[in-house]
Amino acid sequence: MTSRRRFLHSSLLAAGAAALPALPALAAADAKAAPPPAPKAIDGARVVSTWDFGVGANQAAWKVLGEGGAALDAVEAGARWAEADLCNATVGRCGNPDRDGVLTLDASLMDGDGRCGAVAALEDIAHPVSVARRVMERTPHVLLVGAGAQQFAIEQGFPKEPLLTDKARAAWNEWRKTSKYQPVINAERLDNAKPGDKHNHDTLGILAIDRAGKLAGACTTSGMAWKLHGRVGDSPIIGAGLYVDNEVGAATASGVGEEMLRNAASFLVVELMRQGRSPDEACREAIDRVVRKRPQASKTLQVCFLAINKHGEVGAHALHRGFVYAVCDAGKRDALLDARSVYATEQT
Ligand code: SD4
Repeated sequence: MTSRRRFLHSSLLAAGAAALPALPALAAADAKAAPPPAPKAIDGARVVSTWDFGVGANQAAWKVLGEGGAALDAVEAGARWAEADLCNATVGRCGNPDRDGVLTLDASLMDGDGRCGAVAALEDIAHPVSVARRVMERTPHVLLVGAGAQQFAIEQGFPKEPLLTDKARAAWNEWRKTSKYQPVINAERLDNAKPGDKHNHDTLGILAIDRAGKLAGACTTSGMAWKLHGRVGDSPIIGAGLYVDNEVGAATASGVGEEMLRNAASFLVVELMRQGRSPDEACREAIDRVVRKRPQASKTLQVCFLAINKHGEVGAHALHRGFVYAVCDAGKRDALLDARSVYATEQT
Protein backbone atom coordinates (compact mmCIF):
# COMPACT_ATOMS: atom_id res chain seq x y z
CA MET A 1 0.00 0.00 0.00
CA THR A 2 2.86 2.35 0.84
CA SER A 3 4.53 1.89 -2.53
CA ARG A 4 1.13 2.19 -4.26
CA ARG A 5 0.61 5.47 -2.46
CA ARG A 6 4.05 6.64 -3.47
CA PHE A 7 3.22 5.72 -7.04
CA LEU A 8 -0.11 7.53 -6.90
CA HIS A 9 1.56 10.52 -5.39
CA SER A 10 4.19 10.68 -8.12
CA SER A 11 1.62 10.05 -10.86
CA LEU A 12 -0.44 12.91 -9.52
CA LEU A 13 2.56 15.18 -9.58
CA ALA A 14 3.67 13.92 -12.96
CA ALA A 15 0.25 14.44 -14.49
CA GLY A 16 0.89 18.15 -14.91
CA ALA A 17 4.34 17.64 -16.41
CA ALA A 18 3.58 14.82 -18.84
CA ALA A 19 3.86 15.46 -22.55
CA LEU A 20 0.52 16.70 -23.72
CA PRO A 21 -1.18 15.54 -26.88
CA ALA A 22 -1.59 18.20 -29.51
CA LEU A 23 -5.00 19.76 -29.31
CA PRO A 24 -6.80 21.20 -32.27
CA ALA A 25 -5.85 24.84 -32.58
CA LEU A 26 -7.95 27.42 -30.90
CA ALA A 27 -11.21 27.18 -32.74
CA ALA A 28 -10.99 30.29 -34.83
CA ALA A 29 -14.60 30.19 -35.90
CA ASP A 30 -15.81 29.65 -32.36
CA ALA A 31 -13.49 32.29 -30.90
CA LYS A 32 -14.41 34.93 -33.47
CA ALA A 33 -18.12 34.31 -33.67
CA ALA A 34 -20.28 37.20 -32.60
CA PRO A 35 -21.21 36.96 -28.94
CA PRO A 36 -24.69 35.63 -28.29
CA PRO A 37 -27.22 38.35 -27.61
CA ALA A 38 -27.13 39.30 -23.96
CA PRO A 39 -30.21 37.98 -22.16
CA LYS A 40 -32.64 40.78 -21.44
CA ALA A 41 -32.39 42.17 -17.99
CA ILE A 42 -35.24 40.95 -15.83
CA ASP A 43 -37.39 42.70 -13.37
CA GLY A 44 -37.66 40.02 -10.75
CA ALA A 45 -35.84 37.06 -9.36
CA ARG A 46 -33.55 34.66 -11.22
CA VAL A 47 -31.33 31.75 -10.25
CA VAL A 48 -28.56 30.10 -12.26
CA SER A 49 -26.56 26.95 -11.55
CA THR A 50 -23.71 24.97 -13.03
CA TRP A 51 -24.22 21.71 -14.90
CA ASP A 52 -27.37 19.81 -15.77
CA PHE A 53 -28.15 18.87 -12.20
CA GLY A 54 -28.38 22.64 -11.70
CA VAL A 55 -31.95 22.31 -12.97
CA GLY A 56 -32.91 20.46 -9.80
CA ALA A 57 -30.97 22.88 -7.62
CA ASN A 58 -32.68 25.82 -9.32
CA GLN A 59 -36.08 24.30 -8.69
CA ALA A 60 -35.28 23.97 -4.99
CA ALA A 61 -34.02 27.56 -4.95
CA TRP A 62 -37.06 28.80 -6.88
CA LYS A 63 -39.39 27.55 -4.14
CA VAL A 64 -37.79 30.29 -2.04
CA LEU A 65 -37.24 32.97 -4.70
CA GLY A 66 -40.62 32.58 -6.37
CA GLU A 67 -42.32 33.30 -3.06
CA GLY A 68 -40.35 36.53 -2.71
CA GLY A 69 -37.71 34.93 -0.46
CA ALA A 70 -34.12 36.06 -0.04
CA ALA A 71 -31.36 35.10 -2.48
CA LEU A 72 -29.22 33.76 0.37
CA ASP A 73 -31.94 31.35 1.52
CA ALA A 74 -32.52 30.34 -2.08
CA VAL A 75 -28.91 29.41 -2.86
CA GLU A 76 -28.61 27.48 0.38
CA ALA A 77 -31.78 25.53 -0.50
CA GLY A 78 -30.43 24.82 -4.00
CA ALA A 79 -27.05 23.68 -2.69
CA ARG A 80 -28.68 21.47 -0.07
CA TRP A 81 -30.72 19.81 -2.80
CA ALA A 82 -27.54 18.94 -4.68
CA GLU A 83 -25.79 17.74 -1.53
CA ALA A 84 -28.66 15.36 -0.82
CA ASP A 85 -28.97 14.09 -4.39
CA LEU A 86 -27.94 10.46 -4.22
CA CYS A 87 -27.22 10.32 -7.96
CA ASN A 88 -24.43 12.83 -7.82
CA ALA A 89 -20.91 11.46 -7.38
CA THR A 90 -19.34 14.89 -7.19
CA VAL A 91 -21.31 16.79 -4.56
CA GLY A 92 -22.36 15.93 -1.01
CA ARG A 93 -23.17 12.55 0.45
CA CYS A 94 -22.74 10.55 -2.75
CA GLY A 95 -19.38 12.10 -3.67
CA ASN A 96 -16.35 10.06 -4.61
CA PRO A 97 -13.56 9.91 -2.01
CA ASP A 98 -9.94 11.03 -2.11
CA ARG A 99 -6.87 8.89 -2.83
CA ASP A 100 -7.07 7.37 0.64
CA GLY A 101 -10.76 6.49 0.39
CA VAL A 102 -11.95 9.39 2.57
CA LEU A 103 -14.86 11.55 1.41
CA THR A 104 -14.12 15.21 2.15
CA LEU A 105 -16.52 18.02 1.30
CA ASP A 106 -15.93 21.70 0.52
CA ALA A 107 -18.54 24.47 0.42
CA SER A 108 -18.93 28.22 0.57
CA LEU A 109 -21.73 30.74 0.63
CA MET A 110 -21.70 34.51 0.21
CA ASP A 111 -24.13 37.38 0.00
CA GLY A 112 -23.82 40.62 -1.91
CA ASP A 113 -22.94 42.62 1.20
CA GLY A 114 -19.71 40.70 1.63
CA ARG A 115 -20.90 38.33 4.35
CA CYS A 116 -19.45 34.87 3.76
CA GLY A 117 -18.66 31.51 5.30
CA ALA A 118 -16.96 28.34 4.16
CA VAL A 119 -15.81 24.88 5.19
CA ALA A 120 -13.12 22.73 3.63
CA ALA A 121 -12.13 19.08 3.93
CA LEU A 122 -15.18 18.41 6.08
CA GLU A 123 -15.85 14.74 6.87
CA ASP A 124 -19.08 12.94 7.80
CA ILE A 125 -21.38 15.96 7.75
CA ALA A 126 -24.04 15.82 5.04
CA HIS A 127 -24.69 19.51 4.42
CA PRO A 128 -21.46 21.50 4.24
CA VAL A 129 -23.23 24.52 2.73
CA SER A 130 -25.35 24.90 5.87
CA VAL A 131 -22.27 24.56 8.05
CA ALA A 132 -20.71 27.32 5.93
CA ARG A 133 -23.72 29.48 6.64
CA ARG A 134 -23.31 28.90 10.38
CA VAL A 135 -19.64 29.86 10.11
CA MET A 136 -20.81 33.09 8.47
CA GLU A 137 -23.57 33.82 10.95
CA ARG A 138 -22.27 32.48 14.24
CA THR A 139 -18.51 32.98 14.21
CA PRO A 140 -16.18 35.90 13.53
CA HIS A 141 -14.44 33.72 10.92
CA VAL A 142 -14.86 32.93 7.25
CA LEU A 143 -13.31 29.48 6.77
CA LEU A 144 -13.08 26.40 8.99
CA VAL A 145 -11.25 23.27 7.87
CA GLY A 146 -10.97 19.55 8.62
CA ALA A 147 -11.42 18.36 12.20
CA GLY A 148 -12.15 21.89 13.45
CA ALA A 149 -14.92 22.33 10.90
CA GLN A 150 -16.41 18.99 11.90
CA GLN A 151 -16.21 19.84 15.61
CA PHE A 152 -17.98 23.14 14.94
CA ALA A 153 -20.66 21.41 12.88
CA ILE A 154 -21.35 18.89 15.65
CA GLU A 155 -21.51 21.68 18.23
CA GLN A 156 -24.05 23.36 16.00
CA GLY A 157 -26.21 20.24 15.99
CA PHE A 158 -25.36 18.78 12.59
CA PRO A 159 -25.44 14.98 12.79
CA LYS A 160 -22.18 13.13 12.23
CA GLU A 161 -22.80 10.18 9.93
CA PRO A 162 -20.68 8.01 7.66
CA LEU A 163 -21.34 9.31 4.16
CA LEU A 164 -19.29 7.17 1.78
CA THR A 165 -21.73 5.15 -0.29
CA ASP A 166 -21.15 1.56 -1.41
CA LYS A 167 -21.06 2.81 -4.98
CA ALA A 168 -18.37 5.39 -4.23
CA ARG A 169 -16.33 2.81 -2.28
CA ALA A 170 -16.59 0.38 -5.20
CA ALA A 171 -15.49 3.11 -7.65
CA TRP A 172 -12.52 3.89 -5.41
CA ASN A 173 -11.56 0.20 -5.19
CA GLU A 174 -11.81 -0.04 -8.95
CA TRP A 175 -9.65 3.06 -9.38
CA ARG A 176 -6.99 1.59 -7.07
CA LYS A 177 -6.57 -1.30 -9.50
CA THR A 178 -5.93 1.07 -12.38
CA SER A 179 -2.29 1.93 -12.11
CA LYS A 180 -2.39 4.00 -15.26
CA TYR A 181 -5.22 6.19 -14.14
CA GLN A 182 -4.37 9.85 -13.90
CA PRO A 183 -6.80 12.11 -12.13
CA VAL A 184 -8.54 14.24 -14.71
CA ILE A 185 -11.20 16.70 -13.81
CA ASN A 186 -14.71 15.86 -14.99
CA ALA A 187 -13.80 12.20 -15.20
CA GLU A 188 -15.15 11.17 -11.84
CA ARG A 189 -18.01 9.18 -13.25
CA LEU A 190 -16.00 6.25 -14.42
CA ASP A 191 -18.95 4.55 -16.06
CA ASN A 192 -19.24 7.53 -18.38
CA ALA A 193 -15.85 9.13 -18.18
CA LYS A 194 -15.67 11.66 -20.94
CA PRO A 195 -14.02 14.77 -19.56
CA GLY A 196 -16.02 17.88 -20.21
CA ASP A 197 -19.02 15.91 -21.34
CA LYS A 198 -22.21 17.41 -20.06
CA HIS A 199 -23.19 14.08 -18.56
CA ASN A 200 -20.03 14.07 -16.52
CA HIS A 201 -20.26 16.96 -14.20
CA ASP A 202 -18.92 18.26 -10.97
CA THR A 203 -19.38 21.06 -8.51
CA LEU A 204 -22.63 22.91 -7.98
CA GLY A 205 -22.18 26.67 -8.19
CA ILE A 206 -25.46 28.52 -7.73
CA LEU A 207 -26.10 32.28 -8.00
CA ALA A 208 -29.35 34.12 -7.36
CA ILE A 209 -30.84 37.58 -7.47
CA ASP A 210 -34.02 38.11 -5.48
CA ARG A 211 -36.95 40.46 -6.02
CA ALA A 212 -35.27 43.05 -3.82
CA GLY A 213 -32.29 43.01 -6.21
CA LYS A 214 -29.98 41.34 -3.66
CA LEU A 215 -27.47 38.79 -4.84
CA ALA A 216 -26.11 35.64 -3.20
CA GLY A 217 -24.18 32.54 -4.20
CA ALA A 218 -23.12 29.13 -2.96
CA CYS A 219 -20.67 26.52 -4.13
CA THR A 220 -20.52 22.91 -2.93
CA THR A 221 -18.46 19.90 -3.97
CA SER A 222 -16.68 16.71 -3.00
CA GLY A 223 -13.84 18.08 -5.13
CA MET A 224 -11.64 16.26 -7.53
CA ALA A 225 -12.12 12.52 -7.12
CA TRP A 226 -9.03 10.64 -5.90
CA LYS A 227 -7.36 13.92 -4.87
CA LEU A 228 -4.56 13.83 -2.31
CA HIS A 229 -5.94 13.65 1.22
CA GLY A 230 -6.09 17.23 2.50
CA ARG A 231 -6.30 18.82 -0.92
CA VAL A 232 -8.67 21.77 -1.02
CA GLY A 233 -9.95 23.17 -4.30
CA ASP A 234 -11.44 26.51 -5.22
CA SER A 235 -15.03 25.88 -4.12
CA PRO A 236 -14.66 26.89 -0.45
CA ILE A 237 -12.27 29.73 -1.20
CA ILE A 238 -14.02 33.09 -1.44
CA GLY A 239 -12.81 34.82 -4.57
CA ALA A 240 -11.75 31.58 -6.28
CA GLY A 241 -14.87 29.38 -6.55
CA LEU A 242 -17.38 32.06 -5.59
CA TYR A 243 -17.65 35.81 -5.32
CA VAL A 244 -20.67 38.09 -4.87
CA ASP A 245 -21.04 41.86 -4.73
CA ASN A 246 -24.42 43.62 -4.82
CA GLU A 247 -22.83 46.60 -6.55
CA VAL A 248 -21.80 44.48 -9.54
CA GLY A 249 -22.85 40.85 -9.72
CA ALA A 250 -21.78 37.34 -8.81
CA ALA A 251 -19.61 34.59 -10.25
CA THR A 252 -18.88 30.94 -9.59
CA ALA A 253 -16.60 28.34 -11.09
CA SER A 254 -16.32 24.65 -11.83
CA GLY A 255 -13.43 22.61 -13.18
CA VAL A 256 -9.86 22.22 -12.00
CA GLY A 257 -9.84 24.24 -8.81
CA GLU A 258 -6.12 24.85 -8.89
CA GLU A 259 -6.59 27.10 -11.94
CA MET A 260 -9.29 29.13 -10.17
CA LEU A 261 -7.04 29.47 -7.13
CA ARG A 262 -4.11 30.68 -9.24
CA ASN A 263 -6.27 33.37 -10.79
CA ALA A 264 -8.61 34.40 -7.94
CA ALA A 265 -10.98 33.62 -10.73
CA SER A 266 -14.48 34.36 -9.46
CA PHE A 267 -13.27 37.65 -8.00
CA LEU A 268 -11.67 38.37 -11.38
CA VAL A 269 -14.96 37.78 -13.19
CA VAL A 270 -16.81 40.14 -10.84
CA GLU A 271 -14.11 42.80 -11.14
CA LEU A 272 -14.23 42.56 -14.93
CA MET A 273 -17.99 43.14 -14.77
CA ARG A 274 -17.30 46.12 -12.51
CA GLN A 275 -15.13 47.50 -15.29
CA GLY A 276 -18.06 47.30 -17.68
CA ARG A 277 -17.86 43.81 -19.19
CA SER A 278 -21.05 41.84 -19.65
CA PRO A 279 -21.20 38.56 -17.68
CA ASP A 280 -20.39 36.69 -20.91
CA GLU A 281 -17.40 38.91 -21.73
CA ALA A 282 -16.11 38.75 -18.16
CA CYS A 283 -16.25 34.92 -18.12
CA ARG A 284 -14.52 34.75 -21.50
CA GLU A 285 -11.77 37.12 -20.41
CA ALA A 286 -11.17 35.14 -17.23
CA ILE A 287 -10.82 31.98 -19.32
CA ASP A 288 -8.26 33.80 -21.50
CA ARG A 289 -6.34 34.68 -18.36
CA VAL A 290 -6.21 30.99 -17.37
CA VAL A 291 -4.95 30.05 -20.84
CA ARG A 292 -2.32 32.79 -20.90
CA LYS A 293 -0.94 31.66 -17.57
CA ARG A 294 -0.83 27.93 -18.38
CA PRO A 295 -1.26 27.43 -22.12
CA GLN A 296 -0.09 23.81 -22.18
CA ALA A 297 -2.13 22.67 -19.19
CA SER A 298 -5.18 24.48 -20.55
CA LYS A 299 -5.33 22.02 -23.42
CA THR A 300 -6.37 19.19 -21.14
CA LEU A 301 -8.01 20.84 -18.17
CA GLN A 302 -11.58 22.00 -17.90
CA VAL A 303 -12.35 25.40 -16.40
CA CYS A 304 -15.87 26.89 -16.43
CA PHE A 305 -17.28 30.19 -15.24
CA LEU A 306 -20.86 31.28 -14.67
CA ALA A 307 -21.84 34.86 -13.82
CA ILE A 308 -24.85 37.05 -13.26
CA ASN A 309 -24.84 40.82 -12.97
CA LYS A 310 -26.99 43.04 -10.79
CA HIS A 311 -29.48 43.45 -13.67
CA GLY A 312 -29.99 39.70 -13.85
CA GLU A 313 -28.04 39.25 -17.10
CA VAL A 314 -26.32 35.88 -17.25
CA GLY A 315 -23.14 34.73 -18.99
CA ALA A 316 -20.93 31.66 -19.01
CA HIS A 317 -17.79 30.41 -20.69
CA ALA A 318 -15.60 27.32 -20.51
CA LEU A 319 -12.21 26.24 -21.69
CA HIS A 320 -13.60 23.14 -23.36
CA ARG A 321 -16.99 22.15 -24.69
CA GLY A 322 -19.48 20.41 -22.49
CA PHE A 323 -20.21 22.99 -19.83
CA VAL A 324 -23.94 23.48 -19.42
CA TYR A 325 -25.73 25.71 -16.98
CA ALA A 326 -29.31 26.01 -15.82
CA VAL A 327 -31.37 29.20 -15.63
CA CYS A 328 -34.65 29.63 -13.79
CA ASP A 329 -36.88 32.68 -13.43
CA ALA A 330 -40.58 33.44 -13.66
CA GLY A 331 -40.52 32.77 -17.41
CA LYS A 332 -38.00 29.93 -17.76
CA ARG A 333 -38.47 27.23 -15.22
CA ASP A 334 -35.89 24.67 -16.27
CA ALA A 335 -33.81 26.08 -19.13
CA LEU A 336 -30.50 24.34 -19.74
CA LEU A 337 -27.98 26.22 -21.89
CA ASP A 338 -24.66 25.29 -23.50
CA ALA A 339 -21.80 27.59 -22.59
CA ARG A 340 -19.46 28.74 -25.30
CA SER A 341 -15.91 27.43 -25.06
CA VAL A 342 -12.47 28.58 -26.10
CA TYR A 343 -11.62 25.21 -27.60
CA ALA A 344 -14.32 24.00 -29.94
CA THR A 345 -13.57 20.33 -29.44
CA GLU A 346 -14.53 18.19 -26.51
CA GLN A 347 -11.68 16.84 -24.47
CA THR A 348 -11.07 13.18 -25.00
C1 SD4 B 1 -12.46 21.39 -7.26
N1 SD4 B 1 -13.64 22.93 -8.65
O1 SD4 B 1 -12.47 20.84 -6.17
C2 SD4 B 1 -13.78 21.71 -7.92
C3 SD4 B 1 -14.20 20.53 -8.74
C4 SD4 B 1 -15.02 20.87 -9.91
O2 SD4 B 1 -15.63 20.46 -12.06
O3 SD4 B 1 -15.67 21.86 -9.99
N2 SD4 B 1 -14.96 20.11 -10.92
O4 SD4 B 1 -11.43 21.66 -7.86
